[in-house]
Formats: sequence, structure tokens, C-alpha cells
Amino acid sequence: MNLADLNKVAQAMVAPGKGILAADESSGTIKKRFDAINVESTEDNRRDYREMLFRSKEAMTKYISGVILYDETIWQKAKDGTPLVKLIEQAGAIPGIKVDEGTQALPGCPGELVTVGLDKLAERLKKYYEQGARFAKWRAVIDIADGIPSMTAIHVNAHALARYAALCQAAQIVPIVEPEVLMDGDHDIDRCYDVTQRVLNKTFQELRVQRVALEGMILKPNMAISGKKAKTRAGVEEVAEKTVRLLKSCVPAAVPGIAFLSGGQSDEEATAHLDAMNRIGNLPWKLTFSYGRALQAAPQKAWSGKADNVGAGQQAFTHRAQMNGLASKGEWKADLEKKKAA
Ligand code: 5MM
Repeated sequence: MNLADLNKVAQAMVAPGKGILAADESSGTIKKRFDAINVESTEDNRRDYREMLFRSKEAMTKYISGVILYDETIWQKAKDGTPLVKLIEQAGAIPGIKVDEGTQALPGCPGELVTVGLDKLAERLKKYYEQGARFAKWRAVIDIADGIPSMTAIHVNAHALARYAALCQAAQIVPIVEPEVLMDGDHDIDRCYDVTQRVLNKTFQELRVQRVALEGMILKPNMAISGKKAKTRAGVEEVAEKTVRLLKSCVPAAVPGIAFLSGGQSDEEATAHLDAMNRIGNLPWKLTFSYGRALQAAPQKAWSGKADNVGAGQQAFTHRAQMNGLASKGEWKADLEKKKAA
């Protein structure tokens, strides 16, 4: 492992004003997204849609530092035969790859999941590196409900995240470590705070045990936020203040950057929260975005599977990328959203 090079890539992933596009929807997830816009999820449609994003020159060159790809996409070619990975590189962004293989029921823990995909991971990483991937992503999913999460679910998922991260660094690939505490329930922000704190503490404990170099990784966490079905939901300032407090209590300063998931927040909420955190300032790590839905919902709707709408889709993507780029510097203003709508 060359830690200086890993650190260089990690720093570039969280470069000022830039963040990560999570375009690594698995086949099932992209089908759900396409169903919502009445587009059939064929290989060609998935290619056309992602090609539209990666050819959004302004978004990709100014606001996107890296793109997380799904296995199918990393091998795919654009309509004119250019590998999609090359389009990303030509824009000055870094190609990355999702390497987990989804979740399975966790035996003995009803309702809980463990992320799988460690078998043959070393071999897969080698091939992805040759194909251009310089970072990877593995997502663990922790749910909040009555009696869960169990310590077992937190432990096995943290263990797998650390195993994955160690294998990535041995393959000269920067691991994005993503322990996602879901915001699906009716819990309040303080319950999310407590669970996320337990999850992050366990994750960093496992990362240390398995000798992962913190300087060569990126953390992709959820924010401390109320559940979607909570009776009253915490406002922007509370989310920002509690998330920063939580992260300061769990995430060592050696980690170069934290790139949040959006987790089902509205586009504007996800931007406002990131902006408010960066306005707090005096942070030991960079805080940016690694959004899937909060970057893609608007371009998906604008595109709706029609070649004539590619320009509109790219415009919608560029707008969200720009808003989040500003938020990563604490320079976003709600007015900028209104200007776009006018
Ligand atoms: C883009 O979606 C990613 C892949 O999800 P599946 O394996 O479920 O298909 C997902 O891991 C994503 O990167 C994170 O959840 C962040 O995305 P959001 O939409 O929460 O910002």
C-alpha cells in the first residue's frame, strides 16, 4: 500500500467545492427509479441515462470530484464507443466502483441485514483497478425500529466494512466506508444521533483493529436527522449542529473527508443541511456530498427517457451539482433555488 497516493486520491475526492455523484444503483434500484419516470430499465436506457450525466461538462468539471459506478457501468461504452470510464476521466473526475453485493437477512436477528460481497473481493478489486477505479464503496444498512438495531447487526456490519476497507487499501483503492442508519422510521433526531454514534464508534474500532489507514479513506455517513415519519422533524440548524457534534465525537481528524448520503431527504433539504454544517466551520475534515437521489431525482424527471430532453436533464443535474458544490463551502443560498425555478 502506498499511503501517500491513497491520501492524494482521498483529498481529491473532497476537493473544495466538489463532491461525489453516487450513480451506483444496482439493477433493482435503477428499475425503481426508471419505473417512477415510466422508462423501461434496459441496458441501453441505463447507458443513455448515465452517459447523459457523465457528458454534463459543466457539472462534471466544476462540481463533481468522482463518480461511484455499478459493475455494469464500469464496463459499458457510450453510444459512440467511448468507455464511460473515459468520459469521467476526461472531465477530470475520478471513477469509483460499488463493490458490495447487497444485503442478506442476518441470522438470529429478525428484521436486520448484513452486507455481503467479501468473497473473491481481492480479485475483483484488481480488475476494477485495471479498469480505472481509484476508489470503491461498500454500504452497510442499519435500521431503527422497536428493539433494533441489535449490537450483533452493528458489530457484523462494522467488521465487514473494515474487512472491505483493508482489502481496498491493499489493492491501492481508496475505500468509501458507508454505514447508513436509515431515516425510514418515526424516530426522533436524538434516537438517530444515539444509534449513529454507536454505529460509528464500532466502525472506527473495527477499522483500527484491522489496520485501515484513516488518511486513505472517506466516510459516507447519514446525518443526525429525524425519521421520515416522525411527528415533528428537526429543522436545518438542529440537524447541522447535532450532526457536526456527533461526527466530532466519533470521527478522527486523520480522516480526510466525510461525504454524506442523502438517504431520502428532499433535494433542497440535503443541500441546506450540508450548507449549514459548513457554515459552522472549524471542522477537522472536509464535509461534502456523495448523493444519489438528491443529485439525480431532478435530472431523471427532466430526461424521462427522451433523447430530446438530454439538454434539460443535463441542466437539472448541473443545477443540483452546483447547489451542492456551494453547500460544500457553506456558500449556498435558498434564493439561488428560486432563481432557477423562475
Ligand atoms: C445510488 O444508490 C446506491 C446503491 O444503492 P443499492 O445498492 O440499494 O442499489 C446507494 O448505496 C447510495 O450510494 C447511497 O445510499 C446514497 O444514496 P442516497 O440516494 O441516499 O444519497
